[in-house]
Amino acid sequence: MTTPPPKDDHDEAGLRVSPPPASAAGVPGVLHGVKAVLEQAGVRRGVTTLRLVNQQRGFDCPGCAWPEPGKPHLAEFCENGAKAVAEETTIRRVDAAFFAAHPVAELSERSDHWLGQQGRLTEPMLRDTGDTHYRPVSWDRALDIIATELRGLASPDDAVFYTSGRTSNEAAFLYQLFARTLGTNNLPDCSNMCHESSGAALTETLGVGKGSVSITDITDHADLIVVVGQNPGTNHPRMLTALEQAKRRGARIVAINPLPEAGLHTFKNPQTVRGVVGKGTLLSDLYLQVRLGGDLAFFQAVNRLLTDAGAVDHAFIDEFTTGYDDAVAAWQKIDWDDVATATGLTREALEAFVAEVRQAQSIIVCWAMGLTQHKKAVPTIREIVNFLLLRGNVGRPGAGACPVRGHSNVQGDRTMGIWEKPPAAFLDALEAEFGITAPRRPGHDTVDTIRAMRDGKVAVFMAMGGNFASATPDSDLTAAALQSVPLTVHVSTKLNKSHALAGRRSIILPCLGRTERDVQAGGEQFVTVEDSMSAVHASRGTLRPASDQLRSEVAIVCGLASRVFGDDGASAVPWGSFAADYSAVRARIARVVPGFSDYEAKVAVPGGFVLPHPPRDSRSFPTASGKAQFSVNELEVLRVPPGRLILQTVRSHDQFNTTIYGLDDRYRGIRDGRRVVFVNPADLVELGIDDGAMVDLVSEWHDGDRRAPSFRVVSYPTAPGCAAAYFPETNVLVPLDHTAEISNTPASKSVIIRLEPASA
Ligand SMILES: Nc1nc2c(c(=O)[nH]1)N[C@H]1C(S)=C(S)[C@@H](COP(=O)(O)OP(=O)(O)OC[C@H]3O[C@@H](n4cnc5c(=O)[nH]c(N)nc54)[C@H](O)[C@@H]3O)O[C@H]1N2
Ligand SMILES: Nc1nc2c(c(=O)[nH]1)N[C@H]1C(S)=C(S)[C@@H](COP(=O)(O)OP(=O)(O)OC[C@H]3O[C@@H](n4cnc5c(=O)[nH]c(N)nc54)[C@H](O)[C@@H]3O)O[C@H]1N2
Ligand SMILES: [Mo]
Repeated sequence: MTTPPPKDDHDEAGLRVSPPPASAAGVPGVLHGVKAVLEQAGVRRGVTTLRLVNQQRGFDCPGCAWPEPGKPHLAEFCENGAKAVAEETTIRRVDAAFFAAHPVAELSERSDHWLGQQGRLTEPMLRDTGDTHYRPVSWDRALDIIATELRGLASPDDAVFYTSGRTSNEAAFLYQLFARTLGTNNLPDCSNMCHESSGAALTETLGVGKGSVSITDITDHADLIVVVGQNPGTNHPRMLTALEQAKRRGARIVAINPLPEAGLHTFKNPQTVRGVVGKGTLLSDLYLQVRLGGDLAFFQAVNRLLTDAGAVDHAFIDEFTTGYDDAVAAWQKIDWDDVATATGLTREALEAFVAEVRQAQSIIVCWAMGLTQHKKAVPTIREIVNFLLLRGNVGRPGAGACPVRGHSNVQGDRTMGIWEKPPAAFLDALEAEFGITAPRRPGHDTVDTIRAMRDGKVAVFMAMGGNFASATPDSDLTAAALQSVPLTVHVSTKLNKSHALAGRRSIILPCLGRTERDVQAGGEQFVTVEDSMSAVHASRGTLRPASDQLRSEVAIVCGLASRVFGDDGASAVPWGSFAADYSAVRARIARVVPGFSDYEAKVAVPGGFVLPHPPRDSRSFPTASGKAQFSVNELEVLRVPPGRLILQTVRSHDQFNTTIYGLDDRYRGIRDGRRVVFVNPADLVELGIDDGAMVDLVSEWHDGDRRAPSFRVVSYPTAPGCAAAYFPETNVLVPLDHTAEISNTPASKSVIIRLEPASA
């Protein structure tokens, strides 16, 4: 039943384009997902695994961070969750023989799709300076090499410790403790490229950098749910189930997006009879096709119209907020021509939205990368907070801010201290608990890490998961920077581009995934994770590990730390005991991280517990002023030179970030290829380019052009002037310095490009 990995890299000759489907999911969705698991894992392993996804006794889906409902459905996973599971439970293996057969130079030419399809990593590998191939290395020797390098650093700040968002709370806590015991805050993470802008805006305005709603606020209470800059049909499919529930009890939904994404229109819930045989549920009541980067102007205009109409909650504003008068004064200065240019929307469209708002007692705004990856991302999200505050939509049922997180534990990792700019109180608590001296200098975030590598200032780069080389901007520059680092270390489950574009000396440490049984000296272990709505719960793997040489992330960190600092007796931190029994780690988390008291008891309860969130729980706002903060945000209209387009880089339906499951994007009508660029038909006419033509994408920046060759043009109903193409292929176009103000997140949703006839 299982199929072997592909021999050759895919060529795009078979690419087919058809009109996008009218609805999302339904039975085909689930079948696609289940097929993926059975092909890679086989029937028995596959079925056992799927039965345990997101169940209270099973493991947390390694896909997205959307929360589980209180009583999970018997099949509480989605097509894309099933594909994420298939990637991990595959029976294909990347072993020593594989590395002997494939020189690193060859691997670096392969696509992330091909690399990922080869299977699970099985044993530690080392490519020594000057070697052409990776060779097996023992765990002891691999950890000794890393420890020796770390002990010999001129400064602890010459080391960088990256984290992707799948790492458990326990591993994340120990990893940051290790970095800080060493003496550095160089803890960049995928969040720097993801919801950093949300965290920055929410911390400043509400006092907590996380979402302020729970799942029942969506399913049971909200009157209006605004989904802006997010494609849940692909990236958070289980969110559609929640939206459908809301819809069935009469909630209204507005979608704001340059692309008419399939999931936002009609949803066929495969877990209901209606969704299997019926027409499905029409989700959006109103669709606003905003121009890329137009949301700041949009919400400013809406806020102006609401204040003009007096449709605001003065009692809430007086009691709980500050800065209202300044914000009103700023809205009075709005230039309506700028609003029209920035948003691409008519006055009638704005009024239609305002009418929805005025009818709604309680409103939730959900968003994801469509807002966070723009130059003005932070001001845009602050403006959305203004919008919520105007009508008291924070801290009551059915109302609030809902940044929908990406990786399944990206929020938990940050809670555990994976952060290059840790709050002083967190460091104080670490010092008190462990008797270490925590570094106070801010560390490098992801973009600054690349700059430091480029400038020869990084001696050791370690990655706890992720695919740094492919996920980050300016691919050519980043690859050269990474390859210049003396030692890189990747703790990974699957082969990816970062292993091929690694440092002068490079180590791969293969680790257990979420689905696998984790047995340590103290017996079988479980880990804990936090979802997008601050709910923390246990996750237990049950499958036999892909290889008996795999180690858990916790064991890897503790093994390395023992070598650098000495074991239990010698070091202030009992690394050995932590590795043996993760409850010892949770006991320390309970004492260091606010909200985690009684951690062990609380995660023993099925479903776990929800972390405190003062704005949500009691309308108290731990900001500088002690109040929720209105803000004044300066508008900058994105003006594009003639003949140019704004390019956003998005996910297809068949990928998880840089993990490419397959080559289809069913909901956008693409089959068997990824090198496509979606362009509005009117733009094609104006540019004199035919639908189906082959072009190079050329991005323009003050230091010169960047080129991504050979894309097929697809005429598509995206907003005029706004093109779209998939990452990671297009990361080569995103200039390293093109980042969001304040958050420093790569602005990968607004890259100015021109289309040139294909050069190859
Ligand atoms: N299957 C699957 N699930 C995933 C992932 C995956 O790759 N695959 N990735 C995970 C991760 S890490 C994350 S962060 C999330 C990402 O989830 P999303 O943010 O949904 O992912 P993107 O594909 O980046 O889609 C961005 C959406 O915003 C819209 N958009 C872009 N620019 C603008 C704008 O200026 N204004 C507005 N209003 N809309 C805009 C785009 O048209 C698109 O619909 O998903 C998580 N879940
Ligand atoms: N142009 C452009 N670039 C983007 C984005 C975009 O929208 N446009 N989105 C950005 C966003 S939102 C994000 S979050 C980043 C993602 O950046 P990353 O998190 O760095 O990338 P991923 O592709 O999620 O990482 C996949 C790799 O993680 C490893 N892995 C999987 N599971 C585990 C595990 O359990 N443990 C360990 N140790 N390793 C594991 C596997 O080896 C796999 O190859 O990309 C960003 N890059
Ligand atoms: Mo993300």
